[in-house]
Amino acid sequence: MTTETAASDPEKRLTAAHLWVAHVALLGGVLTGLLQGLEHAGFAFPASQYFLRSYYHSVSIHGVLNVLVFTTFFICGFLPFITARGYAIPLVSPGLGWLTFWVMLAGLVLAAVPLVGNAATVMFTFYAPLQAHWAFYIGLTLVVVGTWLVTLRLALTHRVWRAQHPGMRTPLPGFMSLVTMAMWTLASIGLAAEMLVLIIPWSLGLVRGTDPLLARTLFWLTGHPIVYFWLLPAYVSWYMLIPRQVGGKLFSDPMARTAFLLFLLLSAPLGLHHQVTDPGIHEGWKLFQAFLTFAVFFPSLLTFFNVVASLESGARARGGKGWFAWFGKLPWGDPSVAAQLLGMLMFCAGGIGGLINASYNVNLVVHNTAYIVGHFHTTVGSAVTLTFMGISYWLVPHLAGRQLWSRGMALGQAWIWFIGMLIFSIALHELGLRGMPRRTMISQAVYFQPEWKALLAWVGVGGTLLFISGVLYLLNLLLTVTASRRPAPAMPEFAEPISPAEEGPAVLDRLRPWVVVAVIMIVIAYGPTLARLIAGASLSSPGFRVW
Ligand code: HAS
Ligand code: CU
Repeated sequence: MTTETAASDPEKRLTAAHLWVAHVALLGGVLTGLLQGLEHAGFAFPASQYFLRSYYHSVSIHGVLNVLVFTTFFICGFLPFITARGYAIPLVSPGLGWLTFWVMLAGLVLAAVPLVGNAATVMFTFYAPLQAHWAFYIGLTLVVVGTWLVTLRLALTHRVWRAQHPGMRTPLPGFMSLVTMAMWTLASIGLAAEMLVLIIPWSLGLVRGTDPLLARTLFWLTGHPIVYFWLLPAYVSWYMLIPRQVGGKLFSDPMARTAFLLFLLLSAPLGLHHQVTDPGIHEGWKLFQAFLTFAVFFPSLLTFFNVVASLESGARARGGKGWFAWFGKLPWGDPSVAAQLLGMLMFCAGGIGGLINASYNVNLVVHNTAYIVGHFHTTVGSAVTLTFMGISYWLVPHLAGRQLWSRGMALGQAWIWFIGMLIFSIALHELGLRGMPRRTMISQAVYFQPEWKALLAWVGVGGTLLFISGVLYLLNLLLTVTASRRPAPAMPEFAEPISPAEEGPAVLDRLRPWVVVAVIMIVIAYGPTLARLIAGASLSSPGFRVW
């Protein structure tokens, strides 16, 4: 399915450019994370008028760099690369690819200036009526527009491939990449509406006020599916590359397609699970979306089953035995594999935590507490991040044409991240259950509870380990592209399926009908609520700058 020449050199350069931006962002992300972890452990936060003005300035930079910039740039480099390999044809229009990159980078710079200058200390969720400088919003909107152009490029390439291969099933890597981008593009319409209609005119002073509830609702229409925009590229690696990297086969291609199509249908119509405590939205719709949240659990269960079966095929081929003991026979010495296996293990905990969040009334216990911070560090901060790290361990050497600087350091890095995250997230989950709020400079809180203290020390320990791991990771990549002298080994091949696409119905290889159903689902889940909020909207809240 792959050839070494499939991704031409310009495509490699384009992917490399995205990865550079992603990793510079990650550096800022782990640095601010360290300071925040230490603040929780009782060290004074090193605020200064030159750089980090406050704890909240730091948290805003941390969130934006890690979950908006690192993820988005990594994904927009990785998925087109995978698509070109999967179809074994070059992507259409390298010019469009570069235009996209520059649009995204320009948006990033525009947003970064107020962010770094403490004029956008509004957290990565930028809830109104907190009001940032307009450049922050316009910049982020440009980044989103860039992602739409990635979708366009993948869709055009898909069309070319289809014309050349009538009647054939779409190769799975290209199909998954396109479904991921289609899902995201559809879901990002909420954010686009929030920005263009409400927030940008308001931040420019063109309208006097805004409607915070409407803004939040539009935000979460996109803000929930964005987590699957981060997750699905990791799933691409788990389905398409890891089975082969462990010496096995993908258990079922049709089941993998089904999972991705279910994400297309079910990712967007459930953002209200982030607004269970918001007044002004009818409980019936919140409950309805809580049920849909349990439904989107299902494609992750399919993934669990499919990926475990694939891993097992590899482990047994390597002599693995027993019901569980085979797990030890996986190639744990390969850092690319180990990082991703550890990410999967962490996701088992993170996914279960997600179900707890989603359980309507239990949400009242955990909402806005440190528990949620624990949850998303096991999901996006572990399943996704460890997987992207594992991917980088073959992708960066491949792009640079140089062998990874140190496999030992890479292995150690992955384990330090895993152990650091275990400590960090267990402590945060427990702190949340003991009532500690999130997004708070906790050492300064007047309601500080003595019983939090011992656990907070562990947050500092975990945060420090994560920082060390992050630095080792970035250093290894930097040394790979600058100092490594040996040529890179070939990149991993795609996994062959045991049960091929042809065993599933042809409808699993279609996109358009599913997009139509996805739109209908969004209209059903959000239509009445949005119609009511829009009809009753009052653009009356002024912007606040509380920092
Ligand atoms: Fe979540 C809040 C519910 C998944 C990220 N989530 C957040 C926030 C973030 C986030 C960032 O319902 C905070 C936003 C903010 O700032 O306010 N989440 C869920 C549910 C899932 C879920 C039901 N979340 C994710 C993923 C994320 C992510 C994925 C990022 C990538 N989440 C919520 C809810 C809230 C929330 C509420 C709001 C809380 C509040 O009140 O604010 C599900 O999709 C999870 C399903 C996953 C699984 C795991 C399956 C395991 C697999 C691994 C395979 C393992 C293998 C190896 C193969 C069921 C696929 C194992 C091998 C062996 C042999 C064992
Ligand atoms: Cu969510």
